[in-house]
Amino acid sequence: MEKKIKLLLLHGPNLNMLGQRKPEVYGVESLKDIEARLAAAALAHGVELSCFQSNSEGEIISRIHQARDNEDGLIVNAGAYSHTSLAIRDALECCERPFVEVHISNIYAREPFRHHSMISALAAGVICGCGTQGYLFALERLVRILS
Ligand code: CA2
Repeated sequence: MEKKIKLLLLHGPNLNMLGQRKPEVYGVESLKDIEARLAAAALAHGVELSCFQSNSEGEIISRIHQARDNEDGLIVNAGAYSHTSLAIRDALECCERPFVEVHISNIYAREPFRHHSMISALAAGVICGCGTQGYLFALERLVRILS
């Protein structure tokens, strides 16, 4: 029997507030809704999915370190840390696992300070502006890469 693919869905700061404010930018789904929908899609693909959200840069980095031993790939929405965190970039490099970067909104249609991501150059793919459907695209892409 083939080994099950294990993926981590990782969310950064303020994304625990999804569905509570700014529906015109981020939609109406809560983080729990997104995680449940992705877990159902993962199950349909025979993938094991773990979910993690933190508002703390250090906790995010520690979870990325754990992914090196526990997961085969990552779906990462690092929130505002995408634009600022060299430390998260370095953690993803140390992790040596393919990851797809997801942004719910189109960061290029927003303020200039959102146009650059510290982690995009390391990503196996980058999806933005597709709303929460972007997470499904990322899952499908990682399944293809890892199969
Ligand atoms: O579009 C995305 O997914 C972002 O990663 C979301 C981040 C933002 O800093 C990035 O530039 C793009 C912000 C998440 C904040 O989430 C909120 C949710 C509800 C209400 C207010 C903020």
